[in-house]
Amino acid sequence: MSIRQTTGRIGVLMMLLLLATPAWATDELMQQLPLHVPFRCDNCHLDVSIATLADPSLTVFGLDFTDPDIGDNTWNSYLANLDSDGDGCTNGAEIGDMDGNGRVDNGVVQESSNPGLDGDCSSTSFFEERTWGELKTMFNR
Ligand SMILES: [Ca+2]
Ligand SMILES: [Ca+2]
Repeated sequence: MSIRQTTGRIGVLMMLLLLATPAWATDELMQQLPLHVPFRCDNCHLDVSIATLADPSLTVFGLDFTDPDIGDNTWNSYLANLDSDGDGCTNGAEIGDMDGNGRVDNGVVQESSNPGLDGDCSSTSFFEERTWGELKTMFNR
């Protein structure tokens, strides 16, 4: 086997490894969220065990987070005010940063529900958190 063939095979092997292991990329992206516990990878991935770089198996929130016109891999107020999964709670309410300023809302220590999973939040908690977010905004002026 020539050096050229060996180099080519190593290149192909490296490509396959990169395509098969999304965790390297997602850990860095996960840190962009103000809070990512307890859902961690499940915020953005439907099934991280089958996700690859080529097919990351994204949730609707993951699609919005990575969309260049919405999140562009960054947490922001526009993304916080969306309800990606359509369950009645904004992404900010579910993650714990209502206004999307990148700082966790006062007293919040974990996500109340998953922004990528429909049906896991109650409208009652949404209104309570929405009110809290509006109060927070008034005091941050
Ligand atoms: Ca939601
Ligand atoms: Ca949800």
